[in-house]
Amino acid sequence: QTGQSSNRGAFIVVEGLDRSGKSSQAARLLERLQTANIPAKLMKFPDRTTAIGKTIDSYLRSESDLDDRAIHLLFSANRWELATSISSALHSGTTLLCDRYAFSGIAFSAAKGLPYDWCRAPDISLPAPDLTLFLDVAPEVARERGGYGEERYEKEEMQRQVRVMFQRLGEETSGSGGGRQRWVTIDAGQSIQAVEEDIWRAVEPLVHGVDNPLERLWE
Ligand code: FDM
Ligand code: MG
Repeated sequence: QTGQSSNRGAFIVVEGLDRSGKSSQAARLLERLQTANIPAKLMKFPDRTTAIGKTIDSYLRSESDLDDRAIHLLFSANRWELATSISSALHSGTTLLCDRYAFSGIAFSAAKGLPYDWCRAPDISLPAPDLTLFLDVAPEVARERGGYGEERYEKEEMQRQVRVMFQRLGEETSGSGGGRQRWVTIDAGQSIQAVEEDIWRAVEPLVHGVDNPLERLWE
């Protein structure tokens, strides 16, 4: 417990394939934090409510088409337009949970065949998460959970490629920051309760705030 010396909220990102349970686990975690009287907020990328977000939404529903690189840059711009509110929330002591972030940006575009380094470039210098939870599930298991939806990318072969990219991102991000692991892979094939407990174990050390300054991604 470092309680009184903490100076900002933790930035916690949840990543994973479609049907990995990411959004429900993020909601459960938010509830758990709020029950413990920890000021917390849940964000989600893409944030489909902004002008850029509406363009992304229409692309994902296949109502419009865009060049692969153009849509990649819009996903990144959608994070940049919220970067200031991310850092102000953290500095005001709010713990931020984020359902997808830059790792999804790279994983999905690189899975389509765009060069990995090119994909990473526009997200360099975004606020860096203190912890990324990667909810890992085999695409076959994800499929058995009621199937994929109708949106672009919700196809098993695509998900398989995306998983490979996430694994690479995990290897490259798995240093430790402030003595803690920055990337934790969670076995999302377990029961909802078991996944929730694994997540809580990883998150608990951060929920009373963090002392180290907010860093920038890949700087
Ligand atoms: N996605 C998400 C991307 O391709 N790039 C990004 O930067 C982000 C944040 O958008 F298939 C993909 C991942 C997913 C789709 O995400 C919509 P949600 O979580 O289903 O809304
Ligand atoms: Mg989806």
